[in-house]
Amino acid sequence: MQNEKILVTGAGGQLGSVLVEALKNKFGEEAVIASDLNPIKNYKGIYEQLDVTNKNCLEYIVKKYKVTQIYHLAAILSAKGEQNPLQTWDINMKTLFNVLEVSVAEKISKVFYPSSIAVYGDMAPKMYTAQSDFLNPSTVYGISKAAGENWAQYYFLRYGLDVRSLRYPGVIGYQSLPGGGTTDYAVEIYHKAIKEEDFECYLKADAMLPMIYMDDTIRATLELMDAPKESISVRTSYNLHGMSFTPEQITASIQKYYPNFKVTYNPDFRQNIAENWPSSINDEQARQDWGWEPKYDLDAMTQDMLKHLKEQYI
Ligand code: AKB
Repeated sequence: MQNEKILVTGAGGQLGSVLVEALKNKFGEEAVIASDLNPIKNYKGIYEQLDVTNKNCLEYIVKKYKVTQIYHLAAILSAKGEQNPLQTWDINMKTLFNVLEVSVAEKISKVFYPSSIAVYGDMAPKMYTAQSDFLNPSTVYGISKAAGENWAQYYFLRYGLDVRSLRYPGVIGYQSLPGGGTTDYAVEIYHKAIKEEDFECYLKADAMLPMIYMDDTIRATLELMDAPKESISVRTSYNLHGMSFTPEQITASIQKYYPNFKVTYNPDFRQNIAENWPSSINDEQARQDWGWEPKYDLDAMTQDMLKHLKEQYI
């Protein structure tokens, strides 16, 4: 553990910016190389500007720091991805192939690759969607993740590369803002409540989606990466669940603290994306294989979000 050198791509993103801090806490500041296409404001630690579509640059950084693990978070998400489908496919796949190829060539010991509940489409059951249910994604992001997790498995089977993956639900945290996702409303809504402003939701009041709190997300990621190799039975990507709620339910949870908080509904194209996704997820396999258990439900999350955001805004 002392000699790990961990490269994180997309380290300036919603998840990346929190994950690098958790990795620095666990392995030490010198062990973590945060990389992103754009500079990360006020970042403390080792940072490299990196466009992961450029294989030579990735290889250079891996060699320069003698990287032993890669967390490849850089990607275009569901809603933004629909604006330019071919470019989204190109970026999401090219970056993954570069990471997989460089990892094999440079004998990287472990790779983390995030997948998403977006891999499911309208042919999977909406409730308690199982690990092995049919994948017919409706967005280019979902298609790239479904392909990507199969490529991850291919590199494991063919080259023995230890790639591990989670199908993240919508991630909610106070530390950072999401960008380009369909589940982003569930972060924005808390910011609006704290600022005592009204919120216009782009999903319908009853659009139930699977979500997870940031603390649980980070813990799940580190637990999966720490699990003994023999216990990992899923080499595509593990289903992961935190909680499920609708915009109406998260509003009610916030109104316990902000009774005057008002939400109106004006569904746009993201409602169509949400309608093709599961409402809740069966993550039995993750529980069995490496002991996954979420800690936060909706009300516990609301309490924690509001507490931390209040500190940020005051
Ligand atoms: C998105 O909304 O695109 C992401 C996801 C569920 O993968 N948050």
